[in-house]
Amino acid sequence: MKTLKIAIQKSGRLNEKSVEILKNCGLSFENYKSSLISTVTNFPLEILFLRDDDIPEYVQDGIADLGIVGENVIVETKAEVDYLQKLGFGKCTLKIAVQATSNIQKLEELNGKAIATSYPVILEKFLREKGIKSDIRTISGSVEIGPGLGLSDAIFDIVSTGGTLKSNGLKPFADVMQSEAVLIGNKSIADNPEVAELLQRIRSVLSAKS
Ligand code: PRT
Ligand code: ZN
Repeated sequence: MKTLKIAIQKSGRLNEKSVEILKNCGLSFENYKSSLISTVTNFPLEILFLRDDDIPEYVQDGIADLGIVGENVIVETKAEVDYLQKLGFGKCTLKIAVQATSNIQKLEELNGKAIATSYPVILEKFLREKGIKSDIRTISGSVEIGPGLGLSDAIFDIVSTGGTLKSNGLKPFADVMQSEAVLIGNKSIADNPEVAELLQRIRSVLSAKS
């Protein structure tokens, strides 16, 4: 029997809930903060703890068979994987936001404007579909400070409560994508009986919750 590998986030917003759902499936494993790999003692499974950005490609390339990651990261990395199950946590919306004082009203007004983001692929696709040509400025973090510093006219970022936008003098302008954590699988593992067993356990954990 082949030992499956599942990649989950090492630390960050999805880590705790990812560990919890696996534990609730009856899987026994040690969860040391320092280790990058953990062996499940009562199921043929190993858990890899990774940066979330790396998870879709690891699953696409078959280094991991399964993964738990935000849909936004899957789309952004353009990884070719199977979406097996939405998991109901890590919910957020990717939004374009502008300064609270801005009088931008319509999407077309973003033509020629600079938008700062860490998610250029998702933003580029959205703007292309809407026929809008903006100047996408890719930066790796703290995009919210851009408009206040005059670095960009708008930002495109993940929003959950909206508190970060507000405290940086920004307001939501357009919703682009909803996201939540999903279980993904390598394209070649669809018929694997252990995957089917794990998926069934995850689904019963989810339905017991709702
Ligand atoms: O270290 P690693 O690379 O693994 O983690 P990371 O820092 O890249 O990601 P992390 O842990 O911050 O987020 C992991 C995933 O959680 C994201 O890819 C989303 O799918 C999901 N998620 C859900 C969020 C949020 N909610 C969220 N609020 N990811 C980020 N945020 C940030 C957002 O970027 C902004 O800075 O929180 C801020 C806004 O929050 P509010 O509540 O003020 O609106
Ligand atoms: Zn990340």
